[in-house]
Amino acid sequence: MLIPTYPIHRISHRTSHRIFDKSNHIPHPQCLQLSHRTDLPSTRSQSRTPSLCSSQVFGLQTHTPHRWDPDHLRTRFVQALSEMYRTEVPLYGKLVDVVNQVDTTTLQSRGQSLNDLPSRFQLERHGAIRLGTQQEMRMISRLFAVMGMFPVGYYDLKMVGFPLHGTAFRPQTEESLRKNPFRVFTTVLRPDLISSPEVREMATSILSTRQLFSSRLIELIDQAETSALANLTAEDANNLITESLKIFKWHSRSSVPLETYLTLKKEHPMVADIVCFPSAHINHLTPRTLDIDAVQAGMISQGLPAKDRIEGPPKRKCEILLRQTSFKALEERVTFAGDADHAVDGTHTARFGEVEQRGAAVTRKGRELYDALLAKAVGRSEKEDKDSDKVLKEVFAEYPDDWEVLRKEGLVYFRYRVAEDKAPVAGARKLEGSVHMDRLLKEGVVTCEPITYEDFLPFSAAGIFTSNLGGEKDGGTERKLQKTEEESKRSRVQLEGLLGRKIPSEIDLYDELQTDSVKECQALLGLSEIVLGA
Ligand code: OOG
Ligand code: NI
Repeated sequence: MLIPTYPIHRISHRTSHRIFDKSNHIPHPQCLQLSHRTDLPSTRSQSRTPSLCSSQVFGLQTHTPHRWDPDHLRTRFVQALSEMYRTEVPLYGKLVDVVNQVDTTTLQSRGQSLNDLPSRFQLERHGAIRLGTQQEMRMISRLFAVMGMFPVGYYDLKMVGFPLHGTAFRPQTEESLRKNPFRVFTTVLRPDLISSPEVREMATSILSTRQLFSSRLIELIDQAETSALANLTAEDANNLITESLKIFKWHSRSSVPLETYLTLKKEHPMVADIVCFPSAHINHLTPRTLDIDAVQAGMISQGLPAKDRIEGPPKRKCEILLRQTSFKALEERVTFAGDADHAVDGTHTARFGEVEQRGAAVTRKGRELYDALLAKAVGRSEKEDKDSDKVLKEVFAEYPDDWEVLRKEGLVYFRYRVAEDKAPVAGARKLEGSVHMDRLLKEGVVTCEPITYEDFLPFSAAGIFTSNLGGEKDGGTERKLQKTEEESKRSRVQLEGLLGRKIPSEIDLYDELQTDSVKECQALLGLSEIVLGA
């Protein structure tokens, strides 16, 4: 299929015009009235987008200097990216429509509407890019930091047979996550894992001349960093977004001849995908849904080329971690470099559609149980000639499926809150000193809710990767699952060195969120200690 490519400044959606409008903005009365709204417009569909002026929605005043907020920039960026991807991959638009239909029906069955969803649900997306060099990784980490996204979690994809490792850039604080949890799974090629020395040399030499970041973008990143966004004008912010989109944009013209592409692809399809194009095209942009089983059924009934099963835990009452499905990668027309008048036509499969349902963040203990049960289910499905989803369901019967049990057994992280108006009565209830959380919950002084899992599951990613690689088995670079824990530690340290910062483990961050919420309750209730667990 031939995907038309649009110049960045011609993105045709209504909201994009507003976002990219560089003229001085004069707010109209409706905008002024609504200027204190905190909820953000949807990226899902035009019908979900409230008719607000973007300048107000994003806190942007084009006519007055504005101190930029990284959360606003991130939201503007993901909106613009979503618009761009919708024009590039029409099936993405269809998928988003299916998600909207499913979520509307799900909410109706609960007597609610889309407007009842917290704003983060309406905006929620993740994307993925694959970079070629350490310099590209370093620069992208600087760009993402400007948008309030920092590395969380180390993903060694060698474990799943890809010569890549990476991290997820995402907001880390509770407040930023609440505003917009957009995250980008970002990997970088590890040439040392390319087994053929010739191919390794070919890949590194092609990448050494690639310029992913425009000089204007680098200037803007420098400027944003040195002034902590204070000196960025509205026009600078517009430029920052426009220039950033160029990194993620699809190019149907490869920077290499077909023969080079085929050599790299034979080594590993990911190597070809990374090396042969002038941009780090975003390879999917994933909306979150309330009911992934219904979306899977909807995709199939609407003729979208859906993957045959949902990755992650089986359907449960208490959703944990992440369940994901996708539609298969498109075969896209590519023009390969040739002699002056002899460009060569070919195709490339890289970009696909994905959707996800997010559940609760699990503790280390919860994660170990998840990994053990998943491994058991995979082992059993390989041996028994039985539907793998049935096996998964049977095996996961061992994973408690009741929030109170999950909490008491320390399998899931929770956000604790003093119930409204309950702080003053704590004294009257003779609560003092050290009190157990179970008692506070039982007496209704404190409430709790599971913390949302914001991260990724590499084995699910592998399932999706593999379903998109068209089952190609040849090539020198190892594509089997392998255990390399020691090596993994070493490569993690390398990536941290490259980013100039430690990559926190996602589990530690959830632990911190839970602990902070307990401390907040302690302080509000004037207690010396709240005891969690046994
Ligand atoms: C990364 C895939 C990882 C997910 O949802 O697990 C990911 C890639 O395709 O480069 O996005
Ligand atoms: Ni994904």
